[in-house]
Amino acid sequence: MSTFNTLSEFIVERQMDYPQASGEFSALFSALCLAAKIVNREVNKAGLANITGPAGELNSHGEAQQKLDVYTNEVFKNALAARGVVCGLASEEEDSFIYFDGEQNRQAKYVVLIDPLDGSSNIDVNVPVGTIFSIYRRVTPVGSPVTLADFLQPGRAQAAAGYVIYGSSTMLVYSTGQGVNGFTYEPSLGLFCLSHPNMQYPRGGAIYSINEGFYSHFPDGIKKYIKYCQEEDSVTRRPYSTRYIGSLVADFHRNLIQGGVYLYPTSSRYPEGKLRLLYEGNPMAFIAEQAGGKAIIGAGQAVLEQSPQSLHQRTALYLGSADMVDKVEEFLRAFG
Ligand code: AHM
Ligand code: MG
Repeated sequence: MSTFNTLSEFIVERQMDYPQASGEFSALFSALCLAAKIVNREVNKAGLANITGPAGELNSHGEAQQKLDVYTNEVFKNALAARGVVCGLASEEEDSFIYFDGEQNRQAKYVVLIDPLDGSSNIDVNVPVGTIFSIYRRVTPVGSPVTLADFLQPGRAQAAAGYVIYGSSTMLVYSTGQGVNGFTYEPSLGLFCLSHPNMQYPRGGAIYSINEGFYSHFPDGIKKYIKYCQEEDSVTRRPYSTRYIGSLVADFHRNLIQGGVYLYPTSSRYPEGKLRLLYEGNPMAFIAEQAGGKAIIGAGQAVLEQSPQSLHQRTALYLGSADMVDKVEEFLRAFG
């Protein structure tokens, strides 16, 4: 085992396993890291500004109100465009995909899909928020403009996926399809350091995360699963605990470390589900599977097998510890 411990060292180390690697991937990651550090700084300041600044005062970006989600989108977009490391970007904050037309960008083989600041409605109340990203190899020829087809790939085709959680500490967790590794940000050094190597869901998870306030709008299978979670059973450690932050990255991260399942079903309120397949479902499903977990949109329907139809497609999402998702699936199959 080598002694790397910073994210850049780790990536270079991994890259040496691929003699054909061009360094493009590590350059892309370094752009993402730089953007994450800038966002981390702004997210931390946002809390302070909200406490001390009267409503209507201009923030550091000259806006009357903080628009950190829009700002974050710009930071990631600029970081990726400036380094010439990707040919295109699709973002939850943009109506359509962006083609980076710079000379270097045109030669790049990767596209990025991003939710720049997930859970941003939580910013005002100091709850963790996150950035979620997916990286795909383009399917159209290098040198030509990117097309929708480069972005509408099944999640299984992801070259890498990850998230940054801006929480009590800031962490970057990612996978290139060879397990999941977590890096904690050391602010005084400005470095992400390997703190959670080879992350795997622990056995015997006992947490379920769902916005239970919408109970009456849920499908029967989910209503019955919630009742199952609340029943007494010492073998399966029930009743389970409910933990729901309302910030996908934070809920996912806790469940990954402690064992648990996250559920966002279809409902009469959100008939297609609320979360986005491309910006939230696929990257989180990729990480979940790589950590020994499971991710489905319904019974017998793996998230990563879906063929996306549009950039902002919504989906139901059930993901986390494999045995817990199996149980959700059992209820969906039996009761719909
Ligand atoms: P966003 O991308 O607009 O921030 O919405 C996604 C968020 C997730 O982080 C979170 O899990 C979910 O929406 C919470 O939704 P709800 O408030 O309906 O429970
Ligand atoms: Mg989101």
